[in-house]
Formats: sequence, C-alpha cells, structure tokens
Amino acid sequence: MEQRDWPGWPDETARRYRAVGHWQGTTFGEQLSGWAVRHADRVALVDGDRRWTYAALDTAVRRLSSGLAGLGLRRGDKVIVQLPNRAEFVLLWFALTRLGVVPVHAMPAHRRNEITHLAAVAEAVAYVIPDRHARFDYRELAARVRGDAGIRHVIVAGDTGGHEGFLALADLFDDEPGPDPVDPPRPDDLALLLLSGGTTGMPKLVPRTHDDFAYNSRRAAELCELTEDSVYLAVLPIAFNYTMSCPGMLGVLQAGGRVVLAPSAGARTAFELIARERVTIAAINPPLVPHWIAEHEHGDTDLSSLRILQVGSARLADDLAAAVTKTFDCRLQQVFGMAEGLLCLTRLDDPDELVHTTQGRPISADDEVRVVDPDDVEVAPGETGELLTRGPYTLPGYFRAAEHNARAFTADGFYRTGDLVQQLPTGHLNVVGRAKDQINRGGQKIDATEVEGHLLACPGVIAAALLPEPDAVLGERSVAFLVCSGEAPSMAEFQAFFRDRGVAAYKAPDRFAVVDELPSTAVGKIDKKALARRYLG
Ligand code: OOB
Repeated sequence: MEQRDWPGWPDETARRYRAVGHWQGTTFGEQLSGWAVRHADRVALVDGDRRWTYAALDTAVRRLSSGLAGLGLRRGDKVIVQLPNRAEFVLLWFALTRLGVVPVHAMPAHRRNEITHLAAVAEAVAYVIPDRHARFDYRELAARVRGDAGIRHVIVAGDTGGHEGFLALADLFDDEPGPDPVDPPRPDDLALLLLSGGTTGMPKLVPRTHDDFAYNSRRAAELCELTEDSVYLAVLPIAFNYTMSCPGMLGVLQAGGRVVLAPSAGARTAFELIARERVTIAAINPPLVPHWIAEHEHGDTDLSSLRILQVGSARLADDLAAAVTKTFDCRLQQVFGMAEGLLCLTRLDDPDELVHTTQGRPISADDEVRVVDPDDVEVAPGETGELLTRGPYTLPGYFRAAEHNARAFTADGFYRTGDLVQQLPTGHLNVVGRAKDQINRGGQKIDATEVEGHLLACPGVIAAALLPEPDAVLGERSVAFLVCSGEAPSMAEFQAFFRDRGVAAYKAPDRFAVVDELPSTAVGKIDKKALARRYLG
C-alpha cells in the first residue's frame, strides 16, 4: 500500500544495505527502549528547567503513545507536527514513530498556505501546534486550516484557548504506559516525511524510513566521535533534519549523550546554555556565524566545553570559515546536507585548508556521487557540474509525486540535487552555485516558482520572476521583478497580500523591482540569466 506512495529502493540494493549493516532493522521505538535500558539514569533531554533521563523519556513516550493510540491513530497515519524547540516535540516524535504514525515535519514559520498543502498531500489526520510561539497564535491558524483540510484532530502543546474540539497534548498522556502497539511499524516503513526546499511550485514530501534515517544519524555521530559525554545544543528548528539527524538529536541520543533545546537562535541564549550545560557540539547556519563571533569577542562566557561547531545549510564563505577557526577554541565542521538525504561533512582531522574551503565529503562509503554537465555526462575531475547522488539514506523518490520523480531522478535512480559543485581528489565537494530555481535565504529555501505563482495572483501583476541577489547577512535574499498593468502595488501592499494568502513570511520578496518587460528565451520562457545580467550585474 505504502510503497505505491513512493518508489522505495530496488530490492537488491536494499538487501545490500542490510547486509553491510547500514540498515540495522530497528525502529525508533525499539531504539528508544534500548537506550532507556542502557543509559537509564543519564539525562537525555533538557528544555529550560525541565530534564528527562532516558528512563523517564521512554516512560513519557510510552504514556503518550498509548494516549495517541486511544485517539485512533494507527500505523501509516500522517500527523503534521509544527512545534518549536520544546521537549514536547521530542516526546511526540518518539510517541508517533513508536506507533508507526508518520510525523510530517512542518516548520514554525509555515502558515495556512503551506499547512493546507501538506495536509492535502499527506492526507494528514491530525495537526499538532504550540499555543503561541514567537508572537504568533497557532490556534487561529489551526482553526482555519482544519476546515480546509480534513484534519480530524488538532492537538495543542499548551493552552487550547477554549477552541472547541482542540485537544491539549498534556491530556493525551495516559496514566500508565500501555501495552506495545498492536500493529507496530517495520524498520523499512516510512518513519517521517520531511519537506523539500522545493523548485517546482509547492514543497515536496521526502519519505524517510526508520532504517535509513537511523543510519544517517548514527554514521554522522560516528564521524563526530559522539559518546555518552556528548551534549548537543539544538539551535535551529528541531524539525529540520540538520538538527534531527546530522548527527543532531538522534545522533547524540543513540550515543547516550544529552540533547539541550535552545528556545531561540540568539547567540546570547546559545552561549548561556553552552556554559550551563557544558555543551560539546552545536549546529548553526552561516548568518548566525558573525553573531557568534561578535558575542564571543564581546562577552566572557565559558565556551571551553565546545568541541565541534557545525555550520551548514547554505554556503559558508571561506573567510568566515577561517574566522570561526581563529575565534573559537573548537573544531569547525562544514555541513552540506539536504532533506532528500546525502550528507557531507568535513572530518575532524581534515587539514584547515579543506575545512575552510569545502563543504565536506559524503558520510557513507556507499554514497554514490556523480558530477555531470547538462547532458548528464560526467565532467572532468575538478570541473563544475551538477551533483547527482544515490545511496543508503538518499530518497529513491518523493512521496506521491510520480510525475515530478520522473524529472528529479535519472533513469538509474540518481537524485538530481540541483547543486553545482566541484569535487576534489579527496572527495570533498565545493558548492559553487545552483542549477535549481531556488533562493537560499540564509539557509531557508525559497521555491521561486511557488512565489511567482503568488505574485501573479496579485492584482495588477502581469509577469513575475523571483531571483536571488547577494546579501551581506543572509548570503542571498530574494528580489521580485514585476511587470505591472497599471501602477505597481506598494511594498506594504505586497506584504499584506502575502500575509493574507497565508504564506510564510520568509517567502515574501525582500525587494521588488518594476520593469517594462522580462527577457525571454527562444522557447518563450523567462530568461532569468539575462534578467540577472541586466539588473543584478
Ligand atoms: C539543508 O537541507 P535543505 O533540504 O533545507 O536544503 C538542501 C539544499 C542543498 O541542496 C543546497 O542547495 C543547500 O541546501 N545547502 C548548502 C549547504 N547545505 C545545504 N549549500 C551550500 N553549502 C552548504 N553547506 O539545508 C541541510 C540538511 C541537512 C544538513 C544540513 C543542511
């Protein structure tokens, strides 16, 4: 049934990944139970003043699992989870995966437009939200979405605010852990659905299995040499697979270490937590780097516990990379990853030269990488080309997207990443550009086609193209080139238009430029290269 929703790995390949031990045939529920035996009294999770030992975490998860099962949630059901960095995310994530119920990882920034789309594609039966977060009331959002999307249950981590039919997550913990699930998941079942950055309109869903996602985090944890003494600080959204599994929360838990949740991405907050919890590894994105450097130079927080600072999700400038090494008494690790799978890390013993100028190399000996020209022919070593990949934790196809899959993968199953790279003889990759129609706004991916669709729906706009332009802080920001029929709407009007359409705020263009016409290619498509040459230099 499920396999028809997405292609799955060829049987022969799957057998090989099992035989060599990449896929270990355990589910996340089983793993948590195992950790709870092995590390019972060690602290697993810290959120503010709240702490859970492994034993307490396992018990809480079992109590919540049985409550969720009592609601009627079953293996294969999909649940949209939109929670910030709070312990409730962790409890819920394990409670769902233990039942084989599949969390769909929404981001806190998503709004009605994105959630409705996710709910429709996934046929989600439930939607889990915080009450309020970052001055936004998610209950209002859920009240609107519920009507549009066939969602049976809205579950609030916090106060339901009197919304009729909303359930409080706290009330779903049964008094005692119930029996094991009647129909438990299998290790090769879909475990979670991640969101792709998107290039063709709306985010695609990335299927990840228990086997492949566990391998991803376990292998990353090995390369980061995580142990029981490791303490991971989750700075970026916990639902992001960078924070979940690279090695992230899952990697540190499987090593018996401790996860500390940062309530916000601010450097001050992070530094206080590093000092208080003796954090050994933290993961951030390039826009945060200058803030961390400034905070370190002006403050006197004790960061002596920190061994690894990971930076990834957008290109880290070589100079900034060198500045990290100079400023912090810890190892910089560049992280080049994607929801779709492939993860590249610089190694702890790589020479500085490689750590400062490359985005690492694939974590698995079975990650297959090709660098090709537009005709899919491999380029000469060291030359620039598009990165194609397949392997033991890279998706074989998106969820319910057969048509898109035909374009996004080669005939022999390589995923077209849309990233332009050069590969060094050491295997390290240098990310030099992008062949996909996407803007990487400081790590947040914006699908140009999707935003252009919104722009074209705006009264008075007759043609639209969204392009990246360099930005000192974000690396890239978005600029919308518009052809308008009359007087162009103001910036404020555009912003209100995007908000009213229920689109996540980061997708609203940072700048608008009204032009007389958009250049087109021979086949009549908008020529973005010419547009960039003409207006962006
Ligand atoms: C991570 O995942 P996504 O799915 O949000 O975005 C993936 C895309 C990549 O295809 C690439 O275009 C870009 O983000 N990217 C980088 C990069 N890391 C990601 N571009 C240049 N340099 C880097 N270091 O962004 C993600 C997932 C797991 C771990 C880390 C990042």
